[in-house]
Amino acid sequence: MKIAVQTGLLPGKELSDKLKWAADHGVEGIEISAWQYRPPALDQALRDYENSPVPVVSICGNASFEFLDPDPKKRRQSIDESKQYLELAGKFGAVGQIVPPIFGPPRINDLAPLKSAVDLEKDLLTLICQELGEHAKEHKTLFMLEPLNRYEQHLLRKQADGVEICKRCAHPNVAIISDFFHMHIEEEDSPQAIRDAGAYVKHVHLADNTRKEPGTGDIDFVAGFKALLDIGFNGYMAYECSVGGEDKSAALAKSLQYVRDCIDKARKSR
Ligand code: LER
Ligand code: MN
Repeated sequence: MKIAVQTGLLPGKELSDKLKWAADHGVEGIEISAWQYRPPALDQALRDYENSPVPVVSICGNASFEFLDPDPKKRRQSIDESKQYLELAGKFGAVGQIVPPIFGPPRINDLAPLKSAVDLEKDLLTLICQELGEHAKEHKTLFMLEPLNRYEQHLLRKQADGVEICKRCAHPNVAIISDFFHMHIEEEDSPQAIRDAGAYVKHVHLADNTRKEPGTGDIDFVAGFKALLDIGFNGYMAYECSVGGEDKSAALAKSLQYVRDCIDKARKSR
């Protein structure tokens, strides 16, 4: 298991300072945010990270999240944007693009008793994932669904919700990510949820229960990492959190050491 950090969290004024900090502190991957690069100008990301001492390993988000909007033009726009980020991920040799398919409540009409809004959304999402999985395959990367907590998303909240879509679309380039912060809210037992999701988990987000850096809250990372080791996870765990305190550099360095210690403990406890 390797540790990655989102660019925005890294200490330093310029991007080069941030990337140097990452390399100096043993960070193994960088997660870039889709918000920073908008289609069609995504090649700017390649130029920005051309000489990075740490590789870009994931792209978080999309330019828009209208995948399940009733307007077909909006859906198509989100899908086409996602294709461009998948191409970028391929060029970076990154694991993939991370996408929560919707924020907030359903936007399409409930057609019960024919189909509920959620059932329709799942049907639609399955087809969208098949199309994006195929594009991800062409570019040797993954389209990764992210379950979020109930205050952000109604549809994919548990790991099992993401796995259900992966199983339905049955495409090897469609996977899920496990975000410890969201799991802590939604899962009765996060390590068990990881074990049940198994090989569908291809990426991880790290934050503690208050969404500050790991080590500042009450999430049992040793148990979570043990579950990840048990499923054979060998991917990146990317920091996606706020970093507290006056000295952000010291706080992040301390947390990185904490996570490494938790990984060691998890390995030794197996
Ligand atoms: C949002 O809460 C989140 O976890 C992000 O990874 C979504 O892109
Ligand atoms: Mn996340």
